[in-house]
Amino acid sequence: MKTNLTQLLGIRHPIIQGGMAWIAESTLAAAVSNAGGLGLIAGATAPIDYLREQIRRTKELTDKPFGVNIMLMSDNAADLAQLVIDEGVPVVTTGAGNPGKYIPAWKEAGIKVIPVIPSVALARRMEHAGADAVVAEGCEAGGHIGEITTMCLVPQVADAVSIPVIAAGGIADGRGFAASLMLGAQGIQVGTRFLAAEECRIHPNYKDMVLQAKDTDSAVTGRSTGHPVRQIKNRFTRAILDMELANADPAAFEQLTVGSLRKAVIDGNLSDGSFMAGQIAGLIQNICPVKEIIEEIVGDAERLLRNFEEIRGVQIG
Ligand code: TUI
Repeated sequence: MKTNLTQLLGIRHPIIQGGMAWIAESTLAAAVSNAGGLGLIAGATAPIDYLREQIRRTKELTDKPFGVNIMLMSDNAADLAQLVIDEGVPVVTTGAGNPGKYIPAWKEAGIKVIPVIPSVALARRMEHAGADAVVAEGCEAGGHIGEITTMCLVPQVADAVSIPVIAAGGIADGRGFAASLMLGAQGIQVGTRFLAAEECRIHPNYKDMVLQAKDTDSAVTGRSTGHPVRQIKNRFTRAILDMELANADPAAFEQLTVGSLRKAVIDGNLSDGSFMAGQIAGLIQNICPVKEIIEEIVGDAERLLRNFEEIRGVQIG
């Protein structure tokens, strides 16, 4: 399947991987790029030396395009923004803020810039600032989220900008991919589905949390601080939500959230970890290689789009 996005990025399938903080590293990113999508390494709050090593390792593992996600709430975002230029990273996605001030330097360096945005207003601003595409991420997604659902956000963003739109939030199979194209997207970003990839090097307890999650098993903490984060419900999310109800000091639990992601990803701490995942976790039933995930999503979407009437029993006209 070719779209404006496959052309823009020089990739085979219009699927990009979410830049999942603490999770998206060289092994996963290279597997996604080698399978024909766009693999992403998370900058998150990582030290600059760690990210440099991850970029170099990814280049050893794949000769295909890949990207780095810059998390703009990070204290060292400016240093990481310069690192991607110095290391010749071909694509940058951004999250959790407005990357406007970095875009001129990235464009000057020939980097393709794809901000993740939660609203039409920010999509418009990013197009004016020179972005090559935007990821329109609905609040079904895991991690830091906006307020609008994917179903409502994607068509409104698609109408508002002329650069390619990548749909994100709640997409994990061929139906979600085909639906995204119908909404006006030129591609999809997939995060949660890749948590259950063989190449995803998170603690096995994290993968189990995803496999066991039902549709209603995620909770959004941090709404009261203006930094809402979706995670799978556990003792940690209940404690944070109780603190929020009791109007505790917002700075206290924001600090808690960042530390807890490490507890989930590295330690597999089921009670105190922050197991970020989207609402689509309930759909995910098996662990398999990245290549199978991508080929199944693309194959199912192509079959649906080609033979929709027959497969869905719908008669048009
Ligand atoms: O960034 C994400 N998802 C993330 S980042 C992350 S790391 C983290 N850990 C603890 C607390 C907070 C973050 C985990 N998951 N997705 C992309 C995304 N960007 N969603 C929403 C936004 C966003 C929000 C506001 C983008 C821009 C924005 O702009 C506000 C402004 O400055 O105009």
